[in-house]
Amino acid sequence: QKRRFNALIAGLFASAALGLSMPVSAQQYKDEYKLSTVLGEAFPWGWGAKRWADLVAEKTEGRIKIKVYPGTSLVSGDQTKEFTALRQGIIDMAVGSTINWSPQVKELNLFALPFLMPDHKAIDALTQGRVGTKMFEILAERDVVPLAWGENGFREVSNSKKPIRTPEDVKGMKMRVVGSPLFLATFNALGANPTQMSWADAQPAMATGAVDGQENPLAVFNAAKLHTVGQKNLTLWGYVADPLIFVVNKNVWNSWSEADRKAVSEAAQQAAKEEIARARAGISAGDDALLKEIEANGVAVVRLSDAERDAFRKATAGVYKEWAEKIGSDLVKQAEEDIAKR
Ligand code: X2X
Repeated sequence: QKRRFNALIAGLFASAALGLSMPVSAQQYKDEYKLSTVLGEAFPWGWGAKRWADLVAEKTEGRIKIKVYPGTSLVSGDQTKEFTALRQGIIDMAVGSTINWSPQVKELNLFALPFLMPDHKAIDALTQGRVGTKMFEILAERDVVPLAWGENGFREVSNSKKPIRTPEDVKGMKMRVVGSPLFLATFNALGANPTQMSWADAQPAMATGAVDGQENPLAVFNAAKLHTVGQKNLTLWGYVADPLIFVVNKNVWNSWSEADRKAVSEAAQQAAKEEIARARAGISAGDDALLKEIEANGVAVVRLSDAERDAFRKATAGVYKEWAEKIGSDLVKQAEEDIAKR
């Protein structure tokens, strides 16, 4: 008897909750939705955002129109404020890097643990496995609807001074780093002199010599023509990689019909898949066209042996340990397990 009554009450609450989540008046679509990215269409990242926008327009027959705002211009270029603006509804949608959102979502620092992910398969093991699912659950609790994983890529280190082969070589170098304090910790552990700044500030800082070096994926290095701002030494150390996440602000999402949500979600998955293929093109042994192009621009590329890479791993092991605890030991353990059996 009592059980039945409880079930009835629960049912009433459930339908009331459902009713409340629907606006009383007809759902209002905006004329245009603002999509934030850091990089523009010349980069896989910005290309992926534009592709998502185009696919959405096509699949919703123009009901949802999206404008892409590169350079995180909706937050005056301060990419570490993007996530907060997205939650607040200043930004409707985004294709964002885990690095830039990690100041607000500490679990996203996982991808920046030095030397956690040895190759692309390892990234996939995380994003496409239980770790990725867990992160999407965490994001879903923060007023955004995550739809797909894309990729910025493995971040290789460059500088204007000399070839980097050993941690000793990095000592004293002025390095531009981004986003989370974890990057400061890693470069401090190597004895470098890191400073945090936005991507917009980074390029002039390299041009004037205010900083000696930086770290970014090869596709970014090449499309941004970093060889023209003095970056003549590039070391392939693959210490971290940043995935991208395709998301929609929750209120915006809730304002759309079921069919349109499905269209936006499918469009994100397709665009993300194509974007990842671009982010990975030309940078591996079988397909190194992009690397060749970088070398042809006069950049000296250092390829580390396993032993040389290991020296960097050892030098940053303390940072890994300290940050694994901040991120959450269980999540890091899952990540390590899933990478081991990839
Ligand atoms: O600022 C960077 O280095 C960039 C473009 O890679 C990110 O937004 C993480």
